[in-house]
Amino acid sequence: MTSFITGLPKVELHLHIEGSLEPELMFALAERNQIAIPFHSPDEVRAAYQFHNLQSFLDIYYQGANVLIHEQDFYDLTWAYLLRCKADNVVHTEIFFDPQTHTERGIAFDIVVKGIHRALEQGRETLGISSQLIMCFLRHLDQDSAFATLSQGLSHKDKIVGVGLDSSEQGNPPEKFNAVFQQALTEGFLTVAHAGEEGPPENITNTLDLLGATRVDHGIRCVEDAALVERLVREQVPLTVCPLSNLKLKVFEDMKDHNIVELLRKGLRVTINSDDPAYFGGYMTDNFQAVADAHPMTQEEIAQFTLNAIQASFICEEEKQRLT
Ligand code: ES4
Ligand code: ZN
Repeated sequence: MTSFITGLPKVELHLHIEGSLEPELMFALAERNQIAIPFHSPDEVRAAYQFHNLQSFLDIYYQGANVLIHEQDFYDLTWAYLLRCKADNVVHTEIFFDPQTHTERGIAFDIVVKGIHRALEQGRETLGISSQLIMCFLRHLDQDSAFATLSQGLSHKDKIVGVGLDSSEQGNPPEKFNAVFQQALTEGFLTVAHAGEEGPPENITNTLDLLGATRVDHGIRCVEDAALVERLVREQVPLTVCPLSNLKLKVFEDMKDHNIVELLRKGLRVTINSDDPAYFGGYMTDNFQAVADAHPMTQEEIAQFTLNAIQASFICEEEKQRLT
């Protein structure tokens, strides 16, 4: 099964580019940019990655992003991720970035987008990997800040396909961002949002009904509401599930307890993704392998994750047909 998984073409739909910052690059950028970090070696950074919930991860994740200053840093970050995509046979990827993580500390929106986009173009040309870019609003900040971020994104509509919502779900429900998502839809952006990761199933329902989301990021707590599960099957709403992330953040104690295969067998459009691979201990192949190790599946079932991801992606219908 290992060689089947390695060889399987993959499509990634849930990846925070800031979460692909490996400790080695964090160290190199800290030195290049003369930024102090509270670690002495990449191994020491890795040893600090022990999380007990989402918030304990986010605290260290935002701190890591402080080493990203120049356009070249964002390019280097994205390029390193694309090389990992190539190694994992990822043929298409839809990447999140968090503009506010950078604009809040004085890094211009344009610098961030330009660096990421230049690497994505290079990846298309030299690695044959297609991609889309999604800007996420930080849900622990207020809606005014999200509106300001949306307006900065308007001059990059040619590079940004959609908007998302991430960071602390507890206490920051989707309805807090109803108005800014309506504005984003009016501007022609597609919308997605994290929901039902740590938060209750109502967040999934409201993400669909109030934010116009075409996909739900995580969504694994849907199982607590049978009527919602029925709806997700009927409407074939994609869930971008991140197995190793859920394990690291203690959403599930053990991969054997993870519900992704149960959801697949119920007919939900579930996909496998890596979320923040540098922090959670694995890229796409590792996530597929971890699920398959804990839950015996047929090759058809494993391949279904890729077929689901193709259908759930933002690529055009002709291209979907070609990939299927
Ligand atoms: C995230 Cl795992 C996760 N959940 C919510 N927001 C995030 N941002 C980066 N990783
Ligand atoms: Zn995420």
